[in-house]
Amino acid sequence: MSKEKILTVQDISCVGQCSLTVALPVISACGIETCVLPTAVLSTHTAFKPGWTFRDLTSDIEPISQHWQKENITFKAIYTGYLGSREQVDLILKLIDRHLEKNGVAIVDPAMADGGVLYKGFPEDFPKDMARLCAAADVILPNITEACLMTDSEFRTEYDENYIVTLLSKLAKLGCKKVVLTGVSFEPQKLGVAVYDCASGKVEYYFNHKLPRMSHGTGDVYAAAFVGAYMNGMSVYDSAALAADYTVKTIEATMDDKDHWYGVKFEKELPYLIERLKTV
Ligand code: PXL
Repeated sequence: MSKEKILTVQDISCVGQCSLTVALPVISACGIETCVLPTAVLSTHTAFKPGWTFRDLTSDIEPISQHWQKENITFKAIYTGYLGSREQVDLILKLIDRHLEKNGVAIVDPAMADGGVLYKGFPEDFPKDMARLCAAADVILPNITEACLMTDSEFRTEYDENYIVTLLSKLAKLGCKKVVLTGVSFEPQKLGVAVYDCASGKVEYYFNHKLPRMSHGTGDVYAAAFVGAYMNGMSVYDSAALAADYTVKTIEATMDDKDHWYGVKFEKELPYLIERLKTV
């Protein structure tokens, strides 16, 4: 895949090291021109104490797209993350139809839940809408919670390989082509991803050592690094593995700072990511 410009569609959390404030620097650092379409503007992400502001930008999406149509603006990839409303799903499907190049890729991170629960602010049946967006994707990047919510599966913290393979095959039935399932762990000291080819049913795993810390925003860091690596021509599996290594580094860079609870210091490890991409 050549290095062309991509579009990422997700919120701006002004403070909190997630969504666009991660995607833009990370993908740009990977040498990829990164255009943005903000879905909402929040004062902070929603893991902060209630009180954050929320400006829904749903009504801006269509006029922005119509202007792009007049300018013949298209993208080699469209990567979506946290959405501002369920109505945005249909608007983004239209956006993919209009602005994704013929051989372009739609990458969907169904960023809406973690730890067995939906993020605050989403209606209970929002996963059904997100599943429709995943159906149109070449690659989806759910965590286990998101995978369960979109497939009506029981969320478990302890499971075997059978559970993961069943989840993957249910996700494949949504209609996407490849799945990168994050947060997979079969042993206490190891955490990783399962990479699934929906057509062949082939599953591959990649594991790192598990760190003794839960961190906010790591899903967004992971997805951004995945997109950056993939757009540099790496395979889905190699991109998934590199993104996992980078995410571990960003958590390690944050571990000694107890006050830094809201995100990870991904900026400090951008040189590592750039160095790894030089080998592609
Ligand atoms: O990191 C995911 C995310 C993105 N955007 C907003 C969030 C969250 C997670 O809580 O609240 C606004």
